[in-house]
Amino acid sequence: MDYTIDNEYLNGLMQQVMAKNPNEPEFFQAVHEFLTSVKAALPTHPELIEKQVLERIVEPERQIMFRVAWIDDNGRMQINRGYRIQFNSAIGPYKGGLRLHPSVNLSILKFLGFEQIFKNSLTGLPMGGAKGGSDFDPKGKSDNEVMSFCQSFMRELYRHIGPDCDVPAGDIGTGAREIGYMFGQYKKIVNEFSGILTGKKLTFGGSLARTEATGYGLCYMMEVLLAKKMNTTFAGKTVVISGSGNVAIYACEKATQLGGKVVALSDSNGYIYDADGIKLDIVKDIKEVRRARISEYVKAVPSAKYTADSNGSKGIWTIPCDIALPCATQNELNLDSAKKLVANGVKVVGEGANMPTTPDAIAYLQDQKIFFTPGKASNAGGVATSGLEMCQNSARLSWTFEEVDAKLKDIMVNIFNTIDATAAEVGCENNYVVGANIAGLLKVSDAMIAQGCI
Ligand code: NDP
Ligand code: 2IT
Repeated sequence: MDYTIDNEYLNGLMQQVMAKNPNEPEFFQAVHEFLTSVKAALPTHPELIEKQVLERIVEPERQIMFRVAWIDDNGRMQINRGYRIQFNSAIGPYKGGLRLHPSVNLSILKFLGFEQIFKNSLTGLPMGGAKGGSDFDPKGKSDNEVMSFCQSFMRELYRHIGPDCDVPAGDIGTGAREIGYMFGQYKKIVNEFSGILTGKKLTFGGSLARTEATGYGLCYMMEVLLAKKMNTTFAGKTVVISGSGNVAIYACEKATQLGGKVVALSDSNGYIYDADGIKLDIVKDIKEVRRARISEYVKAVPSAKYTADSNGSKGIWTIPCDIALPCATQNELNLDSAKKLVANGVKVVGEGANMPTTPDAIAYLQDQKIFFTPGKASNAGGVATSGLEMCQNSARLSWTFEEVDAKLKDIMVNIFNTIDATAAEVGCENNYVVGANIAGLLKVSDAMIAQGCI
């Protein structure tokens, strides 16, 4: 990967980031995309250089790494590494998910924490950026083992978080079950019932529509893009969605409700194709209830086809579609896949995952005039609804599903209008990567400058 930037100042800064953070390719990728985008704002925003905003923003405010020891079902101790990257608190308390996956490392959590700064800013809510997690693999673990891990994880994390300091949430491998165990442990240690995590179950402070929010929000953004840019709707469109976790399932649900036909979903072992449209109740049973593999789908729907694909399910992008929604993980859609999608007539690519599209694939899609929305804009519905959960917790009340859903929709429409207008203002019309990075940055930058040498 070539990380040069055709601007002396930005290129120098990129080189410094690489020298200071060796062996962090995902972090470099996220910073490189950001700095490249910001170039378009420099002529009209000299303060970014004068006040050294960019030098400061690429440096996390605090990085916490810790041992997580827990006892497995055989009575043996297991040792994992826990992390919390508190990247930026200029506009609000640190906020961002916890990822539990064996691939988790510092580079991945720093890229996620960095992007979270701009995503959270775009929501319009007062939330800073953070990310955390562990290389713990919940797959194949018993409920007891997951609880043992989560409790040990929180025995360290509790001292670093708080309702006005840092409010973690779910991400890959962390759902309502894990949030529940962590919440219980926090309450036990601190003796305080407060909104220190979002994505909680409804019975102890969770928000209606948080489960659905990321996938629904993604489709709300697609809906406004289709209307505003292509004068069309989801009706009759074929949709391919990668992943079959929280984001993918609720993107599938909303895309279907809006008239689209979702024909494919995946997991890390392979993908399913159902020409008649995915039957989501079957997927929910497999994934949410049984925690099983997506291959099970063809047992219930024999007319569907399962293709084993150990290559991160890249084969799913060979399926013809109008709208592609990568909702699994980073760098899952590469240049070859982008070329196949374009050859097969894709019109829109909307990221539900964080950084799922590789830089060369993004450049190709933009070159081919495919509408492309970056995750920091199109998946912001999840954290936005977490922000709404925080509001409800502080006020000690709960809003109806319809109220939260309406606010979510408003926020997604707003984000689209903001990134669209910002891209046009800096002369990069329809480049939503530039629009999202600059619009996200300017609010944070203003707050950092106002707060002085921080
Ligand atoms: P889940 O754990 O619920 O689901 C992840 C899905 O992606 C699973 O189907 C998983 O398959 C699949 N997957 C394929 N390859 C990989 C891989 N290498 N590593 C991890 N997962 C893989 O996670 P979410 O749906 O919550 O998250 C999906 C993406 O969306 C992530 O990028 C996350 O950061 C992002 N996101 C999530 C938000 C949320 O609110 N949950 C908000 C905004 C963004 P398998 O089961 O085989 O591992
Ligand atoms: O990447 C993300 O935005 C999330 N995983 C959600 C974070 C949150 O705090 O709800």
